[in-house]
Amino acid sequence: MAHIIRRPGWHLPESQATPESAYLNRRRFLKGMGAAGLGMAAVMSGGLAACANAADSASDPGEAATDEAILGEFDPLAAARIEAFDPGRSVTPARITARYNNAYEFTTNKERVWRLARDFTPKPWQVEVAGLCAKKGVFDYTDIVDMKALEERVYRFRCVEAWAITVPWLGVPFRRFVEWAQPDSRATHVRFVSVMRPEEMPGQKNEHWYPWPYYEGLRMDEAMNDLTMLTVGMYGRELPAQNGGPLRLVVPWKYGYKGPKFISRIEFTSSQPKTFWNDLQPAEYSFLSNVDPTVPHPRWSQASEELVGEGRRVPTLPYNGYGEYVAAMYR
Ligand SMILES: Nc1nc2c(c(=O)[nH]1)N[C@H]1C(S)=C(S)[C@@H](COP(=O)(O)O)O[C@H]1N2
Ligand SMILES: [Mo]
Repeated sequence: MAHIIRRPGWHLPESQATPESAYLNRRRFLKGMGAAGLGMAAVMSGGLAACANAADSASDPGEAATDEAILGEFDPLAAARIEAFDPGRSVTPARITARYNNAYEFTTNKERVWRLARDFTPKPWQVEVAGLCAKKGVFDYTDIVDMKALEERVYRFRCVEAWAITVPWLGVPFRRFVEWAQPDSRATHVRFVSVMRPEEMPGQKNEHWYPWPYYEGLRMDEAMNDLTMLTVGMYGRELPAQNGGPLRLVVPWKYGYKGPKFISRIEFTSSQPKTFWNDLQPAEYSFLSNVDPTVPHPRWSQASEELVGEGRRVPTLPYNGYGEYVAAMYR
């Protein structure tokens, strides 16, 4: 009897869903293998294949639960709704945003991240503030985000893999944090480092050829832009771990990987920091990585994008449609 695989309507064809990692250069891959010892190579190549198969037969995560059931386990957060950034698209259902994720610390399989993230402990959560600023130290994340001044902003979100969602994020403009931290005049950039917690994040062990922990960076003017959001929630609730909870960055005019999740360190620097994807594949992932429909990635045309959940492709807009707020920074 034929085994029928039921796919949610929003499941992307494999060709479009090829992960950012798929073509990691062979040298790095082999180096990773070497570090694990020769015996591991066989296990790993078997492991990768097994993983791909598992993805094909995974039970449907999209229809299994309602938005209510998925978000109900997270505490509500109060926020002022900001209407200024009308996304011109309908909000993606929470069950998609919370169950179709890129968080390689857990797994490269987007539909499995949320399951593995259930064992993650988001609280207490401390963030180290470092570098060229006055307020150096280790703080609880609720000390560096004014939880009484949260805003809800609905932003378009665009992954370099050419899929897009629309999400009501809760957080504060990152600028507010900068004002609090008081960087000095030498600070030109902000560097972010995600958490390193291999005992809770199996991808940090299994995907051991990546240079964990994840790290990203912005120029100071980008960090100060009103759109850049230090985010602690979505859909009126605390941010689920699979979406980077408890603390992530959202930079809506850039490809998704410019927004680090699970932020555990924020540092003010006097030179451009290195970034995870740029170090892995400099020709494919630039430091700026602004959404640009005219510059194709080697594996994905960036001219259009699929709205996850709608099965519909729409043209990609320069700066993901946020040009009026950000284009001047790049002239
Ligand atoms: N720490 C960390 N941050 C990360 C990633 C990651 O793997 N680890 N993936 C990035 C990528 S490629 C995307 S598209 C978004 C995905 O966020 P989402 O799962 O909430 O949609 O997170 C970005 N931030
Ligand atoms: Mo992405």
